[in-house]
Amino acid sequence: MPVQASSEHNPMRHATRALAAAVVVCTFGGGALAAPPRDGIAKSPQVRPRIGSIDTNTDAARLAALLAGPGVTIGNARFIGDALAAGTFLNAQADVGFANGVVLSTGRVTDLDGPNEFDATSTDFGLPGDADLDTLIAPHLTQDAAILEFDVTPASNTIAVRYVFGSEEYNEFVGSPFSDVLAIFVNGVNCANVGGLPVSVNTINAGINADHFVDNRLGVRDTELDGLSSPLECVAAANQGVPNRVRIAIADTSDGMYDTAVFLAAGGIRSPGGSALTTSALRKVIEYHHREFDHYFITSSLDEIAKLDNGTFVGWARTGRAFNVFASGTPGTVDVCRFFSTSFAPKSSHFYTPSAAECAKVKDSADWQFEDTVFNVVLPDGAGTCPAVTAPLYRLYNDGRGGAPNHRYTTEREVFDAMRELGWVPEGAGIGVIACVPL
Ligand SMILES: [Ca+2]
Ligand SMILES: [Ca+2]
Ligand SMILES: [Ca+2]
Repeated sequence: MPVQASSEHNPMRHATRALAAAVVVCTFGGGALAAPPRDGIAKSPQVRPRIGSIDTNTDAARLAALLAGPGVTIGNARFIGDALAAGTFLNAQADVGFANGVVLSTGRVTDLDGPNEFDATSTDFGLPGDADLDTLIAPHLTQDAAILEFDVTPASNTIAVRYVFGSEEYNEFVGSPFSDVLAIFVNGVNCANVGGLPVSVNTINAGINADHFVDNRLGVRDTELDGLSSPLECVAAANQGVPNRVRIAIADTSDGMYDTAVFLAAGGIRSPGGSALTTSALRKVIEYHHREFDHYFITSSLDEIAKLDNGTFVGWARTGRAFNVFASGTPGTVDVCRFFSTSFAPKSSHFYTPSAAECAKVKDSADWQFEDTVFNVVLPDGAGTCPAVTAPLYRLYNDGRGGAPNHRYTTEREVFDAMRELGWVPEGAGIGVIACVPL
């Protein structure tokens, strides 16, 4: 039986969540001023069909078959999640943006029927999240995953999936760790991105990607969800004429409360996709340390990461630290220049800057060779403050210790503080913010 969240059932857990929510408000200065305590509401069991009959159904083969549109055949389907977390819907054109299809939820799908009566409709199933979703929402972890997966054999080399994302987390938990997340993995690559960011409460809302967001606080749409996206399409590269594994996964983040759902249009999986690929703009930077040199090094290059990990580049080990950056060419971001120096042999060193002025200056230095622009970031303001959905990236300089310059780049305040204790010098705006990187 699912555990239905209400403040009577487990006051301690809710006290903990309320505290977590309070911490969020401090951490995300640009977010809600006073997030309410996270006391979920389990809706009454009477179903009042409004969207037009949401029926619980976890027959994976039947759900997957309903999604098949032009140019695809679908088979080998499987559903993972609570028996109440999947189903079908009808007559939802006015409320969802397409008439019928399949719905997955992190609570009971029948609770998605309108009108919007509560701010906090919740069913905490106490089920696990999903490791692939965790990577999209790091450092937070997911719970109550609902996953429909199947093979799609497409007539061309692209597959499109039509969907609407919605959540009860809106609007009060936008900018918090409770950023419930959706992914549509095609052969392991998530195509459910908007503006290059994975679809979540924190990436589609009134403040970011707002042209794709419908605020349902006042119940303009006949669904319990407090906010939902406009109809979106995920377009993925695929292998033509052979089965491609498609995995549609949705989960709660940081706790199991405040339901989130995805509506999938009947016949909405098609090939070809018909528009540009909806690829992720995020890249992961991995940090390494050279014990002999006591130098730090970062890279997002998959080729370099492989060579560092397999010992082609001798002496380097992962520190276990990583952060996200934007891919080169992402709109609204700036290039990061990378330089290399062997002027301090036997030690070598790299240097990164997102500042066009600093990049030009270092290009004039005889000690440094410009290599390339390697990834992209957003610049902080003069006080070192970063925009929504990004985190400060700190840069610290070793002040020439050990006879060679080295810089360390980190998003982690405790690492920043520890390096300062060692005498490293912060560089950048505010306390030492060189860039803003995606969460
Ligand atoms: Ca849940
Ligand atoms: Ca609601
Ligand atoms: Ca949630």
